[in-house]
Amino acid sequence: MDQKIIIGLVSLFSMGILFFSFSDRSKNISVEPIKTNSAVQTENDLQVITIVAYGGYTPHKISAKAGIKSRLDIKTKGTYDCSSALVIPSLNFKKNLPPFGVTSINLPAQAKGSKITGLCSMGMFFFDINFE
Ligand SMILES: [Cu+2]
Repeated sequence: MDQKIIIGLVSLFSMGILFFSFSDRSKNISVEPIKTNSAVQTENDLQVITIVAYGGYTPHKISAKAGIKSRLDIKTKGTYDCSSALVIPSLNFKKNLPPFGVTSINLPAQAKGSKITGLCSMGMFFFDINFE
């Protein structure tokens, strides 16, 4: 009887340790910050903004430079969800993105403080590009 209780307690305790070490590990992964600026690269005089459309838009908050020409590259990677139905109201852009590939949109230099918002056609997912 006593032995069973001890074994029970020991296994509960080790399960607890396992649980915490696993939850710690998953915490480390999810805590990793989204580097919004890795989405923005400047090639010569062109600013290239890359957004992945797949179950939403990643990243969805982007800071970009105002006053230089930009190209918006929207990448899909097996995207069959509604983030492939992209609408950018301020550009009059409305398109069903192919499930795989890159869709490029050229943007003229944007004014400081302006913002370009893209949405899925349902308005469920979005991204904002703030020009600073
Ligand atoms: Cu949607």
